[in-house]
Amino acid sequence: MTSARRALAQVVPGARRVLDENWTGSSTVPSRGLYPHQWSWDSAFIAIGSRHLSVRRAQRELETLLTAQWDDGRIPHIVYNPAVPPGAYFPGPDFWRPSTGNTGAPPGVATSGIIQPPVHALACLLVHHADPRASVRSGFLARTYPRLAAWHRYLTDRRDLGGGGLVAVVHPWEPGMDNSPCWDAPLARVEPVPPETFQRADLDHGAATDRPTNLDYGRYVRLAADYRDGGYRDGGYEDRPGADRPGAPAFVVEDPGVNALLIASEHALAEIAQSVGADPRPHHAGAARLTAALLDRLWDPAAGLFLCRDVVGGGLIPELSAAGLLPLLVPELPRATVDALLRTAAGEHFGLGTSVRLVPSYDLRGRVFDPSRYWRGPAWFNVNWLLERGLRLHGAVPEADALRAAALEVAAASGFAEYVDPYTEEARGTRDFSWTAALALDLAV
Ligand code: 2M8
Repeated sequence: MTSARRALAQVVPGARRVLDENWTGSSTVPSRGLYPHQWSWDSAFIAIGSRHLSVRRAQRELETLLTAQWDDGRIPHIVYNPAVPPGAYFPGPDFWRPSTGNTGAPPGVATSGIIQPPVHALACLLVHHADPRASVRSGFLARTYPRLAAWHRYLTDRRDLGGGGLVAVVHPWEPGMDNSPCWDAPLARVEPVPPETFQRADLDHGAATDRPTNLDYGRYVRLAADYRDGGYRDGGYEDRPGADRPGAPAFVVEDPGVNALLIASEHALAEIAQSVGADPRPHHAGAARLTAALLDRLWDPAAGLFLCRDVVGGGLIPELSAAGLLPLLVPELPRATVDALLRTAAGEHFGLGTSVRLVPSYDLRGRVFDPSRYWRGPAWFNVNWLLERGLRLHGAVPEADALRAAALEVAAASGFAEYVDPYTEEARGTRDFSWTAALALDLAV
């Protein structure tokens, strides 16, 4: 049997086992030990895979998350499982409660107050595609469409903090790539809280060398606490007295991955709108506006890559992250931009198909590249799944096929690792990780 066939034969039963073991009855934990609650973009990726096992379960996954949506439309990045002891994950549910009381969070559900990338409309559409008749019969799209539309409205109306038509994130946990070197400069301005004021739980389950540092955590806690204490207010600081704009977040970044996913999801929402008899045109128009803003504000022709913009400090951040390749998911990207991205993906910084088989999260030649440490170099399966989709979308079929084969092989061989060393393909982080299993399953079938 060839290694590709062996991988395929292992992936389907292995992925099913992981997803079954991590299913709680209403959603799926990313991993039983390290991440014992529901995470927003994890659930979107998980549903994309679990639709091949059970469409009803995939629908439930997404609807459990959408039930935790706040009044302002935001989908929180964590929905806490009340059955899990509070100390099992830091920060726990109590951390996010503001002293001022009401946040617009739904009653009876404990959630965080920050967000994650908007992959949800794309996930809902793909779950619908798995069995359109059952989906129409159960009213899945009709129920989810208004919530997804409110979510996108929150992002475009409340999170355009840079004023240039893109969504900004206010915490490194929001773009999902927690300790990306792109955040080093903006984070350097943040005064960390003292280490004795919080108790990390992640190091009980993961090697310290694979995880963010204590200094990173001190800054994550400071930013999250400030946002909470400001009542999760987005924008509107300009009218406040004081030169340092009290209440304004210290970390405001426009990330190409987050915005590319919103564009892909806005197109998916147009298709969902059409299916439920609503007008798809506003969604297409929204996607076109975001695409123009993405090209205008984040494209760097010299790098041949989309970069992050530091809204507080000003200017593009000169670090090359795999997030900058994710605009390949955008259908209306100009051909010259697509070609430049393909050259960058295969070039010395990402080495795809030349020095590595899976794209690393960060520049292989970067100043702080580390093949083991979380989002500072390792290859992640969600990023590679998105890239595979983007390559296929723009006709790079041999590259997409090679990436698919490698992802399947490495997912199975690594025990469905959270991430892998991009050179050796050895497992890093936790094992039996849900989105690795789900997305491998999606690539396998
Ligand atoms: C990681 O983030 C959480 C905080 O949200 C953590 O480090 O505890 C990231 O990899 C993020 O992208 C992911 O959604 C989450 C759960 O898998 O873990």
